[in-house]
Amino acid sequence: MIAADRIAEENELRLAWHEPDLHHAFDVITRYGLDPDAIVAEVARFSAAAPSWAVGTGGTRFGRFPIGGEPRTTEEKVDDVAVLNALTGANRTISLHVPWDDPADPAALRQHALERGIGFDAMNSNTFQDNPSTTNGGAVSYKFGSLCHTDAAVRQAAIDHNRRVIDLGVKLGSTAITVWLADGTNHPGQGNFRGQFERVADGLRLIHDHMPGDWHLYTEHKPYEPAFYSSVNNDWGSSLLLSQAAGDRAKCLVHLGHHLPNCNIEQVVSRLAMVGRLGGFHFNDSKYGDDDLTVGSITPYQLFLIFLELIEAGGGSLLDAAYMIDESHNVKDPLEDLIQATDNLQHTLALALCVDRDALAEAQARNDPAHCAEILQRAFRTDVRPLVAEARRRNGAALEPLAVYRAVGYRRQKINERGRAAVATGL
Ligand code: LRH
Repeated sequence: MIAADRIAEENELRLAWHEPDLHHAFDVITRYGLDPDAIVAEVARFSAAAPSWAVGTGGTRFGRFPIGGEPRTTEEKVDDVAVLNALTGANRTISLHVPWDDPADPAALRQHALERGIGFDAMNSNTFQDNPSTTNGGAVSYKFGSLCHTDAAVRQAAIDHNRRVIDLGVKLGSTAITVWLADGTNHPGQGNFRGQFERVADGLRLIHDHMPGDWHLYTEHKPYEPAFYSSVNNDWGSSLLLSQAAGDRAKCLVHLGHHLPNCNIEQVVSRLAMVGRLGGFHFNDSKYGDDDLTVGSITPYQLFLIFLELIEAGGGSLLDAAYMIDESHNVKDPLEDLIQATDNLQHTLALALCVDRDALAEAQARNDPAHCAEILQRAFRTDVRPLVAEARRRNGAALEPLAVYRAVGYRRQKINERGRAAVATGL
């Protein structure tokens, strides 16, 4: 862990410039007629779950370059997320992926996490890889899909696996499951679209009905990969239909990289929130496909517009939803990338909170597009870095998390402790 007093010491060294910067930022926001303290408080309230499958190095089919000192167990993944949270103050939960994470003693893991201030966010099932623990000991294969499969035994194995993931989540204190399916086809004519869809809907309903009353199920859409002709849950429309078919406590999860180029994702967010079926997010960014890059690093204005829709849906504060990061770190230190991702999320939330929504609504009503743009741009061009840093400081975290991460030499410590060859389970 990184000791709280070490972070306080590092912050102390930076107060000389932080305080005047913060003072100036407060002046600017007050001049907008907005409340800077409320913005700091809302940013301090924000948290995004860290993906257990991305605290190690990711890779592609062309290669993987482990960074060393990667977590070897789920406990060590929790340790790394606790360090991340100590620095950002905004990664209070971890999202597990089964069977990449399959603790033998869930109660002990829960206690381990509790002692480090980390909770368990939405669980993730995995019926996109054949694993004896998910295929009834290898009796079935998910090569041609899972819940959509034409063979009832394969569908049953997938349902049983998801139920086990829920049962494990209950023991860990989680209250949600995300179901992303690789199900689809690679060739025209290979599958019956309606048949596949209806089988998936039936399976999701059975999984939904296994959940305790306070749980939610998130359906996650994706247009392609690994299916390269059709995916059963291919877009927000299919995901909405599947969530409605599954049950009242099923909602849609929006993974930013799971949209075809030029899709208006902020409008998708608005639609799903409008019908009460927006459950959560997998935050990341993309240049081409599902690239799983650092959120806000490629399309920061789109992320700003998405947060604006979430504040709109939340009546002026951020909509209550499951905010999670889903990235793959091929060349960066995973923890450094997650620190930057979280900072980008905190930063973009603060920018969106700088929008004078009353003035925007008034300009929209008057059909004054230029003024609407002015209102958005004023907010987007505001320097909110001192507000974000202050929100972290108020959470006992670091004004400059990446600098402190490097200053304490955490990666070097972990390489010495876990070894250079240590590789985490995950993507
Ligand atoms: C699919 C996905 C899904 C996870 C998996 C690791 O692309 O984003 O959310 O289950 O990656």
